[in-house]
Amino acid sequence: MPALRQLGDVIPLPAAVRPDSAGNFRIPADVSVTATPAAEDIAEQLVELLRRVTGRPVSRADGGSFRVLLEGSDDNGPLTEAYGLEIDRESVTLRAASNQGLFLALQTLRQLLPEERTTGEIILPGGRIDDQPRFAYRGTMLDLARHFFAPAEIRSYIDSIVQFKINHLHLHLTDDQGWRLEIPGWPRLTEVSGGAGTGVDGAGPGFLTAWEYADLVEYAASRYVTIVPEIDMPGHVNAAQVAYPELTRDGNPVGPRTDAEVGYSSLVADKERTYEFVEDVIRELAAMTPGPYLHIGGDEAFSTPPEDYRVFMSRVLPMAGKYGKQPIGWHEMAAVDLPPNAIPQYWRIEPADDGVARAAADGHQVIMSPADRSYLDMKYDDQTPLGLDWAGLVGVERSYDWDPADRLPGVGEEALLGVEAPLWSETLRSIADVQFMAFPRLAAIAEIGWTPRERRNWPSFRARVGAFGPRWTAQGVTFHRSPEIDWAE
Ligand code: TNX
Repeated sequence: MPALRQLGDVIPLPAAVRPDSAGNFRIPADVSVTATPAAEDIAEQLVELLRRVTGRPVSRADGGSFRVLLEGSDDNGPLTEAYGLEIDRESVTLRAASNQGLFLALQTLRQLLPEERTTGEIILPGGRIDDQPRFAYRGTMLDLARHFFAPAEIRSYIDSIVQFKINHLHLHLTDDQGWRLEIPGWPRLTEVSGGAGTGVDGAGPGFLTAWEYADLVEYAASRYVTIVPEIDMPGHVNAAQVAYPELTRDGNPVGPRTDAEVGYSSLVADKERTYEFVEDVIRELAAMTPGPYLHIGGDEAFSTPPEDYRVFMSRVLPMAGKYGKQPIGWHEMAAVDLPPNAIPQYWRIEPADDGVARAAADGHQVIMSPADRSYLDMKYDDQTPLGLDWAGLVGVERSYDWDPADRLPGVGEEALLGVEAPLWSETLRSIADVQFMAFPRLAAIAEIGWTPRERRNWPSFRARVGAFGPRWTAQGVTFHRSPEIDWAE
């Protein structure tokens, strides 16, 4: 029989864990689940989970030993993700003021249960967890432009990340190599730049239709993941210019690019057609996106003169607000005067950044994604067959053992909306490649975003992630068996 799990053997580590070995709960032969009426959906997910693990029928009944309770006020305040999990000899109780909180409680409970069907007795460790996140934004990013991943693959990735309480998925939808989202009124974007031969080395064509995107947004929302769509501009736009030569300075056609160079393409700041295009894209994207954020890129605009960059951003950033959205941009945008609600995302490796510090002092929230800690496309070590190394090698301890509130002078805890781990796909060719680069490092970033700072430490994470290995295996998820970890069999 597998060893009894400890109540705190969960990633991310909960905010408060009080074990009580006198309260261990033996799952009975006749399991039943009770729920308050508004918690039906999570109750059904719990029934499914228990059926899968016990292999036995699970009923819905009053007075069931598993209880899913929606109670208290769901005011959508900062505690909307808070939940409690109580395990005693008689019952297992999930408690929250929102369904999102109950969903997160379920993710915790899942890690305390076996991953696979178990015929022997299953015992849950007694005690009580009271949990809530450190940061509201805990994200990861997939680059669909350098290599497209199909909706089914993205859905499976969402299923993998929600286990770690990741709640935002940023999709990098456009770049020099490809344009991956259908935009009404601009059909050539995807007909031409989503088609055959697009992607790095021409490997990775494809795009999301407007319908597929809507479906994906809905799938993510049902798992409490907000999609953050990115249209990268004014640089990284070669694919748009291939489809519509009117977007180049002289209107002459440009050829498709499948190399991994950056910084050579730019929208034209002093051409009205640019802004007609950008406003159409932002309006359509805002209409398709229920979440609060639109990411407008803004990185590596090396061929946009600084004054043009300023002019462009000053016109484009307010368009997000005009269509009801809050703009996020890579932190280069902090070089210009930002609208009050704009969110810079720090991605570089330098120890300080004046623009981001100034934005924080002006009251802007910041997303922290330093490449030398949080980039999932950096190699783990010099043996890693995939990935890049411009920000250095990023092993698992390196991705865990840092704190976002210490990363940039002038950008402390109060300025942080949260953390994000981007995954660029120049070297990736399959969803298994994505998983290999993401796991276990995304689990580290998830814990940084969720767990109170003073509770985190590497030896504890190292042990818990080692114990998670067989779960990934059972889920069919590829992960890097880093030699930094003692992997359980
Ligand atoms: C820099 S990070 C980029 C991307 C590349 C990435 C590769 C950022 C905002 N821009 O265009 O894909 O490096 O690591």
